[in-house]
Amino acid sequence: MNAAWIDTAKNLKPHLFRTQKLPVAVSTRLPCSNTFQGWKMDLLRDLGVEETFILETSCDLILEFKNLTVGYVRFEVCSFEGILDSPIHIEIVAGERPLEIAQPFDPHEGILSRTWLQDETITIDRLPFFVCVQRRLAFVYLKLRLNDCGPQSKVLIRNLRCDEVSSVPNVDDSFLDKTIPKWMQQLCEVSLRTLRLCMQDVFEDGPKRDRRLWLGDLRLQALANSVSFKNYDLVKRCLYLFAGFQREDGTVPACIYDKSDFQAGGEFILDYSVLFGSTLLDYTLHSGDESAARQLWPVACEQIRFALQFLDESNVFQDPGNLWIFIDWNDRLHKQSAMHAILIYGISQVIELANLLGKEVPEFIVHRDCMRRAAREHLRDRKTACYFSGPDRQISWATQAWMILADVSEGQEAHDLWKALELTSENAILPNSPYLYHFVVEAMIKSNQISLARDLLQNYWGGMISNGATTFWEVYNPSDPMLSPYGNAMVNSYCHAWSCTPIYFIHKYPQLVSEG
Ligand code: RAM
Repeated sequence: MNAAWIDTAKNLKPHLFRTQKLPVAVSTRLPCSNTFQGWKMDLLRDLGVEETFILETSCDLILEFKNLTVGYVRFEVCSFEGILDSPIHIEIVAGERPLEIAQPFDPHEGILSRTWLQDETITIDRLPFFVCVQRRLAFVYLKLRLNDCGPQSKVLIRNLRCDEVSSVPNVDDSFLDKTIPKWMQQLCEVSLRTLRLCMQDVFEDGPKRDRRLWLGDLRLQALANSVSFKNYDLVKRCLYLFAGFQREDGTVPACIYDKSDFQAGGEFILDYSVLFGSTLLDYTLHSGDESAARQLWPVACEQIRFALQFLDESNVFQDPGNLWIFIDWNDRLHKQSAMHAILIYGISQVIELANLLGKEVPEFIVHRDCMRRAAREHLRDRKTACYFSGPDRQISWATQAWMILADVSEGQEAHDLWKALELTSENAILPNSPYLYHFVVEAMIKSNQISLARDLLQNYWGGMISNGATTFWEVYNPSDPMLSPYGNAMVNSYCHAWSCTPIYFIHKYPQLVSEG
């Protein structure tokens, strides 16, 4: 642990901006087999500005906000009819998706805590009463229910609002280019909202869950931030946090908690750690501030050195089996070859950082070149022309994408790799998360497959929008609506950091627009 670096991070604490958001509609939920996840919200009536609602015993009032919002809900409860015979219970349920409003939370299933689901019960003894929900909520829908009211069967709800919070002010239209196709504008708008709502005291992965700083998510958030809000101090703060919590063996933790004081999570993720240097390089290039890179440079090198111990005598990465290699949320994915390529990529990025800082890293150059040769020699299937992973020679999108990003596959061969992948499509393992899809799009652009990249942006991220998203999701597999890494789609995060990069692609690569 490096207390001075953690202090640097603490001193970069951002100001939180507040914006008031009001509900726009009263809705009801209906089961609907042809909507994603099986529920839809039906409009009962649109709302004006200062609406008052009557809440009746055991009847749900479902309020809908225009877009997903993150913040503090408050409202007044006033008497309407009768005497307040006994205390009132008002139950509040907040949901990012109709699913959370439509289905009961209990009995709770899955591997994560029930407490991530957003519900509260408020007890009221006297009216009028001002409710300020203490917990910061992330939601589109808010369900209120009046319970145990005694003879008093109705109350009034007044002035309901959410004080939205973020470390960047409310989305400003100036980031949106009105000359690009409508669907791209929508992707940009949803990307910006996703990013902005994840920008709190640190870059959070998801404002509903985990509300934590994760190294892999940070990298993609920082990219989207570089073409939009340009809040480089927040990126710097997060980099110093990871570096400040460096462990005995030189590695950085995969995540940081921001609860009472900062604390490092116990998790270590090898692919995240290897990309620390890449995030540092991006920060330096985007912000123009070299001083952080000069200080944190040794940390970037240590991540690479740690990972290099897992190369075998042929310079092929071997999974030691006791480390978390993430790549994507997919139990079927064989990760060894993608990890091999990520390590090459990570080394290349550290070499680029070295060049920028005027440092020499000859041993990294040797490793990078040997590992590229090893991949071509040992991990490429001559018959299919694809790169494979493991004894069963598994072919996946993850492995192909990372081999291109690592410059193992280049030029025409990289361009043709996508065709080869399509030909093996029956067996190839597809991505499940926008995190891996990000690298797939990046690899498609790099190998000059512009229309493939554009189609993927339109169909995958655009698909979430067609399914009602106003912010992008943690996982999305169009053919598996209830997919959840945690065994319960209700705890999935539907405003998730790592999915916010369409705006980055659209700004960074004008050919996505011009070659339309
Ligand atoms: C989850 C979160 C986070 C991700 C890790 C690996 O807990 O979704 O975004 O980085 O997994």
